[in-house]
Amino acid sequence: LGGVALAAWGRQEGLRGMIEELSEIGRPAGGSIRSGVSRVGYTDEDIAGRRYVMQKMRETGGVVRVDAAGNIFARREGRERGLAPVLVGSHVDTVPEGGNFDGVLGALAAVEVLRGAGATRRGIEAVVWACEEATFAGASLNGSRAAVGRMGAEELQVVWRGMTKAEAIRRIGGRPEELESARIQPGAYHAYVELHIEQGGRLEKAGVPIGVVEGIVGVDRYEVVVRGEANHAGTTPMAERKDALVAASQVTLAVREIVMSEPGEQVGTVGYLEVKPNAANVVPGEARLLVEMRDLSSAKLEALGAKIRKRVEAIAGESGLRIDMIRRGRNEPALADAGIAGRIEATARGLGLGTMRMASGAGHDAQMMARVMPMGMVFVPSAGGVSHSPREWTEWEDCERGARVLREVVLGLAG
Ligand code: HGY
Ligand code: MN
Ligand code: MN
Repeated sequence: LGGVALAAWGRQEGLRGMIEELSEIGRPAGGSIRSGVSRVGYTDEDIAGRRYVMQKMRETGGVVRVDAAGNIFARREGRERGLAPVLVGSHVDTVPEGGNFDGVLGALAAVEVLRGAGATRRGIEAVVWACEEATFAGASLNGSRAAVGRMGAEELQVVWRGMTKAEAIRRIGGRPEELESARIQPGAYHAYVELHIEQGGRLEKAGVPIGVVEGIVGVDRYEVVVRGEANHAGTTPMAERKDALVAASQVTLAVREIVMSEPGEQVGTVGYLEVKPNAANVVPGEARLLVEMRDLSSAKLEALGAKIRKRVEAIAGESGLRIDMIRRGRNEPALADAGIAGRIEATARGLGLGTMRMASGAGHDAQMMARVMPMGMVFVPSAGGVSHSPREWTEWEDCERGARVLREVVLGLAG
């Protein structure tokens, strides 16, 4: 028994050890794993984190490849080569000053599944999706979206941080000119399973260790560009100003008011604001906001977007400023496959773990995979329901429980 316990502990050491090692890449100087991390997609820190995971994949014996969108795959062949493999993974890019478990837990647990998989009927492929977060012009799920054909040529020309998305994809080893080759066709895989932290507080509140995801919210994102006139803060009379930040602030408050004016659980956020020239003594000439809204209903998102657009036009009219509202992302809501959700539930129960069925208020690559294969997600509790913050934390035993459920579900699907 000691040997088994040791092996199990060793596996935890494996997963915990890798999470701790990866957390060092992009960590604030002099910090600890509790200080959070910044590995924003397509940046040098992201590239270093991807390199770490590819090394771990190779150590399992998996055959590693990077597709045209920059997604990383590592495959272990099955006994019956003609059968579609099982896909398992997540992402390792983070929001700025994010936590060390969002995406990372599922991506490294997938590596552990690869390491521990014996001779299964179907192959098993671990995947790390490129730039899952909305950190490049507000468009998220970049790698998985490209894999299901939802990244058009025009998006490749969007400029952010001084480069086009095509250049960003090239930086991480993708080939934007061959993006079509990254397409995953229906039938190419048997199923997709993703382990992820809940990023909310329901599991912790209920004292339940495993969440069984039934659906993932849709996300709409818009870039709002407010063009006023930069001018001297001292000599420009108040009545003659074209102050872009004042109008942008009215848009921000309007988003909150409109989203909260409807019954339901929809959410709306303005999380990104850029002011030019951003100087104390200059009337702001330009402001750029990223607006996002989420709900399980696409129709509701569409209606909210239309209301916000109308209000933006009214603010432009009153202020005499030019305001453009450009759609930057639309990720449709997705349902988990009932069979896989059932498997997750039965597997967890079989391991003596309680479960709770729930929707995901966070977006995930799994919602893109749902378009081309049956998908399921396993959630584990987030301490205090906090995420996208250095305070993001999941207890090591919760990480291990989620990884065990993921492994058993994937091995079961792979036969
Ligand atoms: O923003 C999200 O929903 C997720 O963290 N990518
Ligand atoms: Mn995230
Ligand atoms: Mn995530």
